[in-house]
Amino acid sequence: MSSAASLLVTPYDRKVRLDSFPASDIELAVVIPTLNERDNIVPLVAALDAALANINAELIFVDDWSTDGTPEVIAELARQRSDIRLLRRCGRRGLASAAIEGMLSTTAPVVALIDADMQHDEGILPEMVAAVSSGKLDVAIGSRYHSSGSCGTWSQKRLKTSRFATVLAQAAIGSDVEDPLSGFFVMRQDLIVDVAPRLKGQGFKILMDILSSAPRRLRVAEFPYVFRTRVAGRSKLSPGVAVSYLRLLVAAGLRRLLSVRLISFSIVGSIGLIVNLALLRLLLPSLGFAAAQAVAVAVAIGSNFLLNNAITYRDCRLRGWRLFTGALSFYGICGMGAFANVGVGSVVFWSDHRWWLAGAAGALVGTGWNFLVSSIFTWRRPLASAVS
Ligand SMILES: Nc1nc2c(ncn2[C@@H]2O[C@H](COP(=O)(O)OP(=O)(O)OP(=O)(O)O)[C@@H](O)[C@H]2O)c(=O)[nH]1
Ligand SMILES: [Mg+2]
Repeated sequence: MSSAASLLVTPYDRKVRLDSFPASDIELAVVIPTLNERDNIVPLVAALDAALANINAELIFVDDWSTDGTPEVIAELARQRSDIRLLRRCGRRGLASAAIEGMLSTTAPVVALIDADMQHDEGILPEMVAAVSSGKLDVAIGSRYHSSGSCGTWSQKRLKTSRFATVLAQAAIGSDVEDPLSGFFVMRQDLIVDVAPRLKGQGFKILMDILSSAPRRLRVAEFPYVFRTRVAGRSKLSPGVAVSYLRLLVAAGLRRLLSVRLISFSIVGSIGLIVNLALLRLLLPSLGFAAAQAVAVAVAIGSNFLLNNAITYRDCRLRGWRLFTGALSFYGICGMGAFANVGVGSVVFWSDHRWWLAGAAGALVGTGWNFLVSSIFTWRRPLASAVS
């Protein structure tokens, strides 16, 4: 650090040399959200101590006003050890937001998130931390579905539900991470500072939120572990958690909707409009309005199809016979889109009488329909990856 950069001017006009403070040598902050986990705290701290014997780590418990004595046990430990901290949140609930606040409350270069109930295998933390600290990865994910990982003693029903939720998550965020719903991961702390303002912070699924909100494609890898059975305390999963998850799914899906593909589709649509108007003008004197407009629309839809096939969907471009059937389906879909456009526009016009509002509403619905339905049926993109 240069001597100029190491000077801090205090509000009292006293210059303080920053390098006169001892540097923090904390390498890792382990964030542990807790809600009524009293009997798990001491065994968890012992297990983390053993696993992290060679890492300079601090433990940050984020408790949402547990009523079973959890914060009291943590506070007792924190009084004895400076590497244990307790963040008490009053009047608020939520695993995801607790995790975010815990991760933001530290300046350690690397953060880990782990449940308090000992279901995650802290034994793989050193390997995950090493991968992130070395700069090889942005996020190291403890994974139940990767390689030798498993859900342990889960019932078939819970396994199937979790698998289904996982597939939905992968589709919504367009990721091939095998366990995007994992609550056990390690990441660079500056990454959480970057993405925090974009996070929904709702429910349990913080990793999915981070993966779908990151400003760039993250370097991630999965580290298998076997999910353990809870010994003490009770699960906090509830129907409310499922509803929050659905909300997050929709938000992540919509975020992807407003993606590069939609922008490209819209630009192609605008070019189509120019083609349509230019042809109409050209053919109007010889064919009359109805015939000229019919030809112009048909050509514009055809050119839109070819441009979208070449640009918007270049990664799944249709060729040969499929180019022909794709064009047919695109004509059909755009025909229905035009119908929806006129229908919605008319309804808005009858009730509001502002022609521009009616026109815009119709165009919005028509374009949305064309984009979504042609993505799925013409270019055969699954709903989420349709918009990647
Ligand atoms: N701070 C905070 N922690 C929570 C909240 N809900 C759950 N937790 C903690 O988050 C972790 C995971 O919760 P669990 O209920 O075990 O959820 P799970 O592991 O997905 O589900 P099970 O397999 O049924 O245990 C535990 O450490 C909980 O104490 C909350 O609202 N606030
Ligand atoms: Mg649990």
